[in-house]
Amino acid sequence: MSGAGAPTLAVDGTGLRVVVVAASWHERVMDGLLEGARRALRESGAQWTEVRVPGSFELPVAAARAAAGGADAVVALGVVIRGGTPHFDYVCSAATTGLTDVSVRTGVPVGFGVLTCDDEAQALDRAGLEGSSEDKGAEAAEAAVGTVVALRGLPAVSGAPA
Ligand code: DLZ
Repeated sequence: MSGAGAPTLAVDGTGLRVVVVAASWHERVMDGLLEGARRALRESGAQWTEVRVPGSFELPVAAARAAAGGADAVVALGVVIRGGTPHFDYVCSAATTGLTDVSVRTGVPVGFGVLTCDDEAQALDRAGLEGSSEDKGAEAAEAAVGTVVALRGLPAVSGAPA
């Protein structure tokens, strides 16, 4: 998938409480993703807390807890790098399906900042580091806050999450 065509989002997150849930594998890439998310959240005016989990497989349960605990939005960050076994597919699928489920079930937007890459070079190129061509941590944070703002334009549904 190409990053070309990504929108430029200037979102106002003033007053929002955001939880960043971040996996711990691939430290250098994660440092870049986290810095990008922090910068985007700071610029939006949102307040945030950060929770580290071991791997990307654990992101959905942390996102679910954050949503249940009153977060207005969640930003999920992780890096999964393909190896020689099908484990990659299982971890990617669990993270993707799990995070989607949390957002649809709770109504709390989840920004998807989980890189699924063939090798470390691909991940570094998307991590918002010096020399990277993309900044997926910032994009995920902007998407999460931007979706909270977008949902304000839709009618509230009785019995559904706000
Ligand atoms: C086991 C594993 C492997 C092989 N690779 C990654 C990875 O590239 N990125 C990542 O975030 N996590 C990886 N994990 C760990 C799993 O996400 C999970 O933490 C373990 O299977 C324990 O539940």
